[in-house]
Amino acid sequence: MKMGTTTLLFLCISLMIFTTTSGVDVSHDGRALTINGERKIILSGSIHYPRSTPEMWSDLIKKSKEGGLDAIETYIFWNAHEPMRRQYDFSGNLDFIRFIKTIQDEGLYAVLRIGPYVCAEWNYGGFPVWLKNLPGIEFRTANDVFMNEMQNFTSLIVDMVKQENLFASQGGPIILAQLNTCNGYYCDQFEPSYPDTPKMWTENWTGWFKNWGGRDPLRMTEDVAFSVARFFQFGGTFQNYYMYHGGTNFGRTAGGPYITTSYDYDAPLNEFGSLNQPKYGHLKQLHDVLHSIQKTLTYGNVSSIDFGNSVSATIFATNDTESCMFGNANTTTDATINFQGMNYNVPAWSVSILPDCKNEVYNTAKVNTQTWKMVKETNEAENEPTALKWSWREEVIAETAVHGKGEVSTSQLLDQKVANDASDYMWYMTSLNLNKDDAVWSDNMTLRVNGTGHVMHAYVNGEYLGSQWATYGIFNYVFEKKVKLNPGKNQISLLSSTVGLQNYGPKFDTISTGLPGPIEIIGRNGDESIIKDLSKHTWTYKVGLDGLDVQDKLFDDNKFASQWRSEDLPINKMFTWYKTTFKVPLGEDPVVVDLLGLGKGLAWVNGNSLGRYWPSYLATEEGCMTGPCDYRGSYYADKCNSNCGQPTQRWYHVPRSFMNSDVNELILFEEFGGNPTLVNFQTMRPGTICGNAYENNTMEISCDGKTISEIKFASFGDVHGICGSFEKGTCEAKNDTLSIIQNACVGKESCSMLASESVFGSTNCDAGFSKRLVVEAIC
Ligand SMILES: *[C@@H]1O[C@H](CO)[C@@H](O)[C@H](O)[C@H]1NC(C)=O
Ligand SMILES: *[C@@H]1O[C@H](CO)[C@@H](O)[C@H](O)[C@H]1NC(C)=O
Ligand SMILES: *[C@@H]1O[C@H](CO)[C@@H](O)[C@H](O)[C@H]1NC(C)=O
Ligand SMILES: *[C@@H]1O[C@H](CO)[C@@H](O)[C@H](O)[C@H]1NC(C)=O
Ligand SMILES: *[C@@H]1O[C@H](CO)[C@@H](O)[C@H](O)[C@H]1NC(C)=O
Ligand SMILES: *[C@@H]1O[C@H](CO)[C@@H](O)[C@H](O)[C@H]1NC(C)=O
Ligand SMILES: *[C@@H]1O[C@H](CO)[C@@H](O)[C@H](O)[C@H]1NC(C)=O
Ligand SMILES: *[C@@H]1O[C@H](CO)[C@@H](O)[C@H](O)[C@H]1NC(C)=O
Ligand SMILES: CC(=O)N[C@H]1CO[C@H](CO)[C@@H](O)[C@@H]1O
Repeated sequence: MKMGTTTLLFLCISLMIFTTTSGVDVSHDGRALTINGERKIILSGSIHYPRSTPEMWSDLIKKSKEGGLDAIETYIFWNAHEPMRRQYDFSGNLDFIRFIKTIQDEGLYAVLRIGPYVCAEWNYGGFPVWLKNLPGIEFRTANDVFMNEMQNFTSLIVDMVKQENLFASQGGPIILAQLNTCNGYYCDQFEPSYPDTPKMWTENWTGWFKNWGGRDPLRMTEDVAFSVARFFQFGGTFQNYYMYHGGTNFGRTAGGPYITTSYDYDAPLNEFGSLNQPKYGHLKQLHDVLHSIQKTLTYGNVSSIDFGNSVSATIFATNDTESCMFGNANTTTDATINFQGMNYNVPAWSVSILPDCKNEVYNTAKVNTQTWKMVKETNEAENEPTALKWSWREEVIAETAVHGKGEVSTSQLLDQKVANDASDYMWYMTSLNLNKDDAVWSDNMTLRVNGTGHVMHAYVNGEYLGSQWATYGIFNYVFEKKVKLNPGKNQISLLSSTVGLQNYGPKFDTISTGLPGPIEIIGRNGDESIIKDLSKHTWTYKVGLDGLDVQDKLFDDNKFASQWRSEDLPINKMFTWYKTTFKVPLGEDPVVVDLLGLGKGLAWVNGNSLGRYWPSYLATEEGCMTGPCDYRGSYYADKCNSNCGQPTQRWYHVPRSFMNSDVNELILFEEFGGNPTLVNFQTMRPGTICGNAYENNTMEISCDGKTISEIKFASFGDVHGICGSFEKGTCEAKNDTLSIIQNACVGKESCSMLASESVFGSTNCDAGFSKRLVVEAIC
């Protein structure tokens, strides 16, 4: 359901090339971008600055450079920077100037996409919601109000960038930027029609995002490498990974419907900034070999040979050198091709690269990089009691649920966006007078509410009636429940809550949010239904929760100091605030908080929002992989799912910079009701690691600072299965591979070994069989 419309999402291409007079000269011809007159291969990766912390940036960018990237690409997120009209925020992880300077300091180029629309599963596509409320506005068309606001914001950004001399023409790192003032017609799909535009690819997605209720989508390493190598085989020279680091949707930045707080994306750097192996390493090797043949790829004459069955060779030749790529796009059949008198095996759905057209140095399907399986360990802070001590207080709802007191009243049902997205929460309140002889009156009356976004809790006369939400957030829901009304005045109070505003699709900005109605009382007399429509009643509105200020930030705790209690900790109680303190876990490993047992709500550490949580929402039961995923054949987002039937998201990233070395405070707002006693802090590190190398390649394993404690498996020859469940196949080397690896690796942080008969002895494998050395170790 979520896939059909998303193809659109990835066509967000619109680049402007800055031709220059000073600084670095960036231009292009039909073949490639040129930098100071020289054609370049540019490997770029998306990292969105608000999805990590400034303290993480330099490490992320260092790892990107080490991973073989030339450039980092980011969007600018308008709604984050201008949350209220003409009130700007460039602090903390919104300091995009610092982000670009960090890129510069690490010696990489930057690609800037100013928007204003961002195709990034980001709340409301990056548009500030106040923009929607400007009179006369129409989004993404040549509408004056829209154009003026857009120009005002994009000019500000461009001015800031210029002031800091960050464009390449000024000596800065930004080699490409989206048009700073597009002419207004769907800027995301605007394609400049420059003559001789090189083949550039600004988004190829390394995985996929996740929705509440969705499974974990994985994209196999071999397939990502194949799609990139194939792009270069067919003349590509600029490519960007979407995402290289996905990160986290902190606060309420996640888009809709129902994008999760984690934006891991199965990217080469995982949500926490650790290497996602083998994806990171396998792509690094691809980048290194592409860079090594940059000259032939961008200057060489191109010729090709078609071998049939989707197998082809491309030869890039300059006067001095020749480089070749052999591609096999057949999804089932490996190929053996004869090229210049030699035979080469090209597995199905793979590309081989031969920098000298003789020796294969890389094949996309042959992964010679270790796999890491991450494990979580519980908090190792000193003197930390095993269980956290909680205090709690109730969200005060008497004023709203019982008395219907709010801020504004009007005789219509308002879209929740009128509140400028100041909060996820908005109360809709009305009262209803019933006489004893009112036609609707019966002993079987129901309250029926048509809602669109996304969750609703109903109270009648202060009593909780029930809740409902839209599955996956995409359809409207209809709530209907038997209700007991009194003669005279009845108070109906409905709390609507959003879970990320729609961020894509045609006219997504106009999609209804909240309770559009009808809202009705239905009475029944026999078969006859009598409907009382409350939609045109006087409705009173209140935005937000009592514990949150106008921008849904936590109030200074003093306001509620006297209300926190530590006795009678409630469990499964709606609208409950919980508070605890904890010590920061030792070491440098990334920290997560396990929120298993909780329902749905918001979480903060020392006032920093971790994002929305919803561990009670389990992922779909069906459609997960039962064995290894076949990387061959075109990828689609449902191809390699995992996590069926488990909480969509159980662990939430707590960046180390959110914590101090002393006492830290975790605050939860539990909307649905949950059990906080299971909550605990954990660190993540590689647990099981698996090394892999085909013959004559070097097998390397590393525990990322820890030591290798045990070798569980080692074999050189034919190996089946995946990391964690390897089995020996039909042939292997004579020597005791396990002892050789144990001697070389146990007790060390890392080790490497040539996969060769000279080390492990001859094998009984058939001639021509593709032998590999496979090792499984415990960190
Ligand atoms: C943006 O609009 C404000 C008035 O609302 C004006 O003062 C400011 O100069 C404008 N900025 C730019 C860059 O156009
Ligand atoms: C793949 O290879 C098989 C066997 O050689 C062949 O029958 C089939 O047509 C090929 N498929 C494509 C798409 O080339
Ligand atoms: C490349 O092509 C040009 C034009 O066809 C030709 O003159 C030149 O000799 C070729 N160079 C190589 C190395 O094949
Ligand atoms: C490559 O060789 C061709 C034919 O020998 C010659 O015409 C051409 O100038 C050479 N190109 C370069 C860049 O050396
Ligand atoms: C109330 O009315 C609904 C809808 O007609 C019906 O399904 C239900 O059985 C009725 N309940 C009672 C207790 O009469
Ligand atoms: C509920 O509201 C939506 C959005 O306004 C509308 O499309 C839908 O028809 C309504 N459903 C009912 C049952 O009235
Ligand atoms: C590995 O290297 C050895 C020694 O150079 C060579 O005989 C063998 O054919 C190579 N194997 C492969 C698969 O390249
Ligand atoms: C492995 O086997 C080769 C060839 O049989 C032998 O020369 C070598 O010493 C053996 N190595 C070890 C570590 O046993
Ligand atoms: C532009 C381009 O080549 N996009 C590719 C990105 O990766 C997917 C999945 O492999 C391909 O189907 C697209 O063609």
